[in-house]
Amino acid sequence: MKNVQLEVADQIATVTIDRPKALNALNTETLSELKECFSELEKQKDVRVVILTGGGNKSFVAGADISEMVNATPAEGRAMSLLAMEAFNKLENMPQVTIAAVNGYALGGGCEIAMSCDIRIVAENAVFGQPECGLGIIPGFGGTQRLARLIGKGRAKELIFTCDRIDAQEAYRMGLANKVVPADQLMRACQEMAGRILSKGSYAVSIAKSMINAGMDMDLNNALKMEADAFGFTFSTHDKEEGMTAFLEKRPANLTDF
Ligand code: CO8
Repeated sequence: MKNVQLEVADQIATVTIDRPKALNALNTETLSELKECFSELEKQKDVRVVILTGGGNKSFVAGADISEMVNATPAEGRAMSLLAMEAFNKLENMPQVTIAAVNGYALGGGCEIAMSCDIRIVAENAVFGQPECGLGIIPGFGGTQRLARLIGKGRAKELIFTCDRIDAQEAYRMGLANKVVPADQLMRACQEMAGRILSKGSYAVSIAKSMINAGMDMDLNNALKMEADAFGFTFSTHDKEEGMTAFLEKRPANLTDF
C-alpha cells in the first residue's frame, strides 16, 4: 500500500496513515487502502488490538483531501462518502479493539475516523474539529451521526455549526478523548492500554464490544435481552471456567481466546 503502513507485533497491529506532506488527508486512494487493510485485519486471529495513527508528528488526519473534492461532482462526492463509510464501519465493527492514537490535527474526516475507533488516546498537541460547514459542505464520513452519539446532540451541533477547533483538554472534557498524554508518550500510552486489554479474556472483550455497538442502535429493552443472551453464551466458554475458578483459587487466570 502507498499511503497506509501496517505493522504487527505481539498481537497489536499499528496502522499508520502516511501522507505527511498533505497532513495525512484522506483521498480516495488512501480510503481504498484503509478499507483493504481493515478487511485483512478483521480476519487475523493473532491480532487483538489495532492502533491507528498518523505519519509525521504534526497531524493525525487533517480531513478529507480538499484538492480532490474541489472539482468533484455531487455523485463523486457521494461515492467518496460511501467509500469512507464502508471503511469506517469495518473499523468500528472489527472484532479487535481499536485505539486511535491522535498525534495532532484530527479535523473533519480525521475526527470522523478517530470516532470510528473504540478508544481515543490523544497527544497534548491534538486539535479536533469539524470544519466542513466553513467549506460549504457537511461532515460526510459519519460526523453528523457519530459525534452526536459520542458527545451529545447539543455539543455536536455547536462544533459542527461553528467549525470551532478544540484542543486535547477540551476534547477530554467533552468525552471525545479518553485520555490526554504528552506527545512523546502517545504510542507508549496506547501500547500500555492495549496490554491491559490483552490480559483480559479476548473473546469476552470482543463480545462486549459488539454488544455496546449493536445496543446503541436498539431500544433499551431489546438491547438488554440481547445482552442477557450473550451473557448466557459466555458461560459456555473456557475463559469463564478458568476466570472464575482462578478467582476462587486465589491465583492469576490463564485466559485464552474462548
Ligand atoms: N486536504 C488536502 N490537503 C491538505 C489538507 C486537506 N484536508 N489539509 C492540509 N493539507 C495540505 C495543505 O494544502 C498543504 O499542502 P502544500 O504544502 O502543498 O501547500 C500541507 O497539507 C500543509 O498544510 P498547511 O500549510 O495548511 O499547514 P498549517 O500547519 O498551516 O495548517 C491545518 C494545518 C490547520 C490542518 C490546515 O492545513 C487546514 O486547515 N487543513 C484543512 C482542514 C480541513 O478543513 N479539513 C476538513 C476537510 S473536509 C472533510 O474532511 C470532509 C469529510 C467528509 C467528506 C465527504 C465526502 C466528499
